[in-house]
Amino acid sequence: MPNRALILVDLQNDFCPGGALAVARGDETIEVANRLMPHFDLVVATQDFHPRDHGSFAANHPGKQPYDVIDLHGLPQVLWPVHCVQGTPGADFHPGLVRARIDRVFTKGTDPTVDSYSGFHDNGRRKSTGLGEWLRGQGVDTVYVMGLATDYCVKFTALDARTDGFAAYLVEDGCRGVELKPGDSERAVEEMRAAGVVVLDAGSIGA
Ligand code: VGL
Ligand code: ZN
Repeated sequence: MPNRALILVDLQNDFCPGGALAVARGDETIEVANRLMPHFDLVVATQDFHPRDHGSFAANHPGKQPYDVIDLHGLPQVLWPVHCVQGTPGADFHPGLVRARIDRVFTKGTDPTVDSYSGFHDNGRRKSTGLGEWLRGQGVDTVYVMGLATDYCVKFTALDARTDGFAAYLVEDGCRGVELKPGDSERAVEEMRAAGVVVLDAGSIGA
């Protein structure tokens, strides 16, 4: 049984240049993912997958602008441009990503009432995506995390991995951040480190 898995976070068109919530140089993560995948027996991908009426979209809150912060059913919520809507090209994985090497995809953000940055649980930790249970069932105790975006979905995925008892590595050169505030990505990496996430680059695992 494999004890290591690679988690590719949200390598989707809307987070790449030209997308609705484009992360600067987000597309540079794709070749890192493609290089890494052959080094893992198990590869999973998370997919941000919102219904059009999702509560994280500024457009669904009259008078609000993207990047305003509201209270969404009891949780602070950054409002985003409409992105990764189910069934739209923006929600698709980047066309350069070698899909055939991905063993399973876990969608998140499907409940309109709550956002889900982590690939494991929604932001209120009310529901699991099934990722953690599935990894355990496959004999995985160690995860390597990379993708988009460093300061949101990558960060919360790596932190939840630790909370749920996995050893966790961050492949830093395979990540890019939103950087609503300059330095957000660097601070996110420090938070992950403080939670016991080991930070490395793809080259140090042979990729
Ligand atoms: C993400 C903001 C909203 C991410 C997803 O993948 O980091 N960020 N939805
Ligand atoms: Zn989203």
